[in-house]
Amino acid sequence: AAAPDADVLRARALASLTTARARTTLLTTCVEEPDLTAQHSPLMSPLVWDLAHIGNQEELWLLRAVAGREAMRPEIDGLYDAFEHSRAERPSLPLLPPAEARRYAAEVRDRVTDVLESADFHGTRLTESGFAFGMIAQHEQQHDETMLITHQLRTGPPVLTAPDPEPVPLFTGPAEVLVPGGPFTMGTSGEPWALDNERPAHRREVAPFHIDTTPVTNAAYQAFIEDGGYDEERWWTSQGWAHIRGHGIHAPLFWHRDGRQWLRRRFGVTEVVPPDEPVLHVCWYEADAYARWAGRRLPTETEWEKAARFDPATGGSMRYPWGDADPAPEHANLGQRHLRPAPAGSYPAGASPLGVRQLIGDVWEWTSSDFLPYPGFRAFPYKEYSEVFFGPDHKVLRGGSFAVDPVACRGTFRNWDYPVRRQIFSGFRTARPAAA
Ligand code: AVJ
Ligand code: FE
Repeated sequence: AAAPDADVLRARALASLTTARARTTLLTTCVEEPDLTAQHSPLMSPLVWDLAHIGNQEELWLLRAVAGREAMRPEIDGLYDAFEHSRAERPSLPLLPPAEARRYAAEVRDRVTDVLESADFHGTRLTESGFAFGMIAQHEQQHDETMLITHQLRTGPPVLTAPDPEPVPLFTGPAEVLVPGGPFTMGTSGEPWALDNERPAHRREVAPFHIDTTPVTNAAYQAFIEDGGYDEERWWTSQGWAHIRGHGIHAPLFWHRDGRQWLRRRFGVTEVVPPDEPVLHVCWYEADAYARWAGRRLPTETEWEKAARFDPATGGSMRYPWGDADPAPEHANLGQRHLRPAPAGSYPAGASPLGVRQLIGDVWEWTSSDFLPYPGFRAFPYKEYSEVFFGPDHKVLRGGSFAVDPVACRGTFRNWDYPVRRQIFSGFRTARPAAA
């Protein structure tokens, strides 16, 4: 396909930034001021920090780096540098109050709209195909997911609502899919808005394996709980066992037992845990223990991506499980259209050619892999996006959740977190090796 011309890139950049801002605005106006400046969990920033940080990153990259403008408020840079202060200490900083934070982010956006009018999309690597604009739209959407996590941690009456996903008949197709062995192209060199850690495309050999057709459901996870999964050391890594014992963990985050049934709190509403929905809010240790209990294991990151992108008809890799088309509502549960995962077996139109479902959207899926650079990786445009996080401390999650916007979700997109984290919208599916 011919490269899109400047007007198409400009429209795409503006639409992505505008969509992100609409979500940011909703997430920061649906509660009163005290809820914007409060810390709802030591794991999270106050919402008003995310808001001004979104504006500050946009100013740094689009006004200063791309357009060469002077800093608007150099004195606030340190406050909104994620590496200068931990999330726990942010509420005690002299942050911009909500009205000022809003005005600052809006002023930055006004100026960015001007910059976009005359932007050159082929001048530098930073602006090539609108990369910097795409990076900043993704950054804002990533913080919109972070802010939704803060909303989930917040206690009090509900302030966010969304329609539930379409109900579907109980999924009765095959429980797992065989992915053939052989070479596979992982990562990308051509996707214009792919971030540095997704690059470059490279070949990997993969042994044949079976992977779950859908994410693991609450019903399946409850069977692990009822079978005493949290009381049997043999299913857990030594670190996982120490962690769940030390913290008294015996179910996913936000779950509690009421007599014989499990309830969970979800954006201020308590409900019976829906059996056919993918399990949510489990840490890597829980996902790993469940997989062993089931006689299986977590997929590696390479296996996950092969399941999501391999096209057996051509031997090549596609952008998404369903092909190269951008995500549409019939493909996947993305973009906070719904505030929960869709039942297992939803979105047949989003299945991979081999028949694996819901790889994109619904829940982030833990993989067995550490977050490491691909061969030929180069940090771009800044080391603090991914390079400083490479190593054995972080596990990779793939596929995106219901809270991720399509602009920040691809077959190649990589997320990462500590193995103890479970306030994130995390679930998993399992795999097993196939006979060669
Ligand atoms: C890629 C989701 C791990 O939220 O820490 C936001 C994204 N980087 N601002 C994070 C990010 C800088 C990042 N994750
Ligand atoms: Fe950030």
